[in-house]
Amino acid sequence: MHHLILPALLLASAASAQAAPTSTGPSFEGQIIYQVMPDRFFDGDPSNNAGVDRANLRAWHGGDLAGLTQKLPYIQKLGATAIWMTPIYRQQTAKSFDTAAYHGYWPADFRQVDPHFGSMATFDTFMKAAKGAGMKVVLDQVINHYGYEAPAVKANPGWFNGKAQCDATKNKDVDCPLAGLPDLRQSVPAVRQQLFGNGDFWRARGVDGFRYDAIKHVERPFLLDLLKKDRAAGTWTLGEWYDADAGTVAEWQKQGFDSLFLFSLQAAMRGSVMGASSLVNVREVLRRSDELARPGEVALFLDNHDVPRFSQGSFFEDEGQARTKYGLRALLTLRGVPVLYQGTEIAMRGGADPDNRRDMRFESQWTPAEKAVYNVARDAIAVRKASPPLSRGTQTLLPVPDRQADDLLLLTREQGGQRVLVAWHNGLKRQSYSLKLSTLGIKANAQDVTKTLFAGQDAKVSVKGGYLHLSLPPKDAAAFVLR
Ligand SMILES: [Ca+2]
Ligand SMILES: [Ca+2]
Repeated sequence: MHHLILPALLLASAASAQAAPTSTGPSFEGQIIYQVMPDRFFDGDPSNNAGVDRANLRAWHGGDLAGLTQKLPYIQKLGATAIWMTPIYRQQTAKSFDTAAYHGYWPADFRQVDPHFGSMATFDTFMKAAKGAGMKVVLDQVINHYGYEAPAVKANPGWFNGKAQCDATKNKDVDCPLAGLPDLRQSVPAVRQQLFGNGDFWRARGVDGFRYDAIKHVERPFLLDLLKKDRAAGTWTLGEWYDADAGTVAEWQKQGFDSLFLFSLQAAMRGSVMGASSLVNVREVLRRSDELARPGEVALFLDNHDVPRFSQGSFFEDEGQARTKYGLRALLTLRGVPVLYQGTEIAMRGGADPDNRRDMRFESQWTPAEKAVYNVARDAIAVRKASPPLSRGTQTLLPVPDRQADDLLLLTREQGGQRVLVAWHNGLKRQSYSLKLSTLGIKANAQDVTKTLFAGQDAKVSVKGGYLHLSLPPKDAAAFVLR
């Protein structure tokens, strides 16, 4: 919790100099984002595979923009409507810590495409294909640092925080190098101009949004100016504040970010949906979504390239697959912008970095069990997209009696006079519940037995005699039209 108090104080002082943005900003509500790490996605051009070693998770693996363009139909078939790709800039060529810059977070030139990924022409081809398919594109923007071995570090020593600045500062998170990376001083005018120009450069090539890396470590006055520019240009902004909870997301939405990743939900779902914890922590995270100015924009995810794979939370692969189905259905019932990391739709396994960055595998390489997880992912996305309440509706958490609260989470989503009841069931056995409507705080007309919206799931609801009757399978999330 300590990190909540400090930013609030710092932001208050920063905000006094500049009025907080008042316009609502661009929206991604209703979108489904698919996260791609291009080097680990698909190799569409073997001619750019210098230094590729697929047996080594710390080396380049050959994936590229040509491959991503070829696989756009795959992403569309899954149902995603937007792509966020980790950085594709030109990277340092040397290895650091025996690791190549395949991940994209060790930039050497922010306005070129790394030759492993292709060229500016390949990027433009990708953008044209994505736009043609009606998809939005979110580009990763690194604004905190250059790569360890980037020539700019020696060429412009005044651009970077050194030991002297780090020793002198009270704000170690911002003014000291993150993992020893050459740390940009965004208050230096030349650095500001460089970083502003980077945004304009990629915006001009048609991207719809920026995912800003490591914002916890970036100077705030600069960040606020950057957000103003993005908002004026209509660019959607998604901040990565590692471990952000609702309080952090709320504060930054006030300051001009359209969205942040809700790390607290990811941690709670890992514990409750994949693990053995009750649903109490998830309920607490969702209860706090009332604090958000724009709850429809917050980015919701089960895993990403910086945390162990969701499925890895179970020691057993089959249990990891079963609970990933539960996690996918559950995530897709919530208000916000779901972000699916490549491979989560087949419950790919992997521990901490770099094990969570194994090569994506496609249909012909899947086991029947992986295909079954994919079918659930695709169905849950389709159900969400077809349902105005699930896509963009308001969200109301229902009070469940204490004796059932460990295993049962209920919420409603409403939009345009339509209502969907969402039920997450965490119990290990099939269970029926009969709950008084008055206790849940909702009104509903009598309703015959109604099946879940999700395909291949045995879950039912009915309303009779002032009671809501639910029949739910173990460890799964269901959604029902409630009249
Ligand atoms: Ca390649
Ligand atoms: Ca910094």
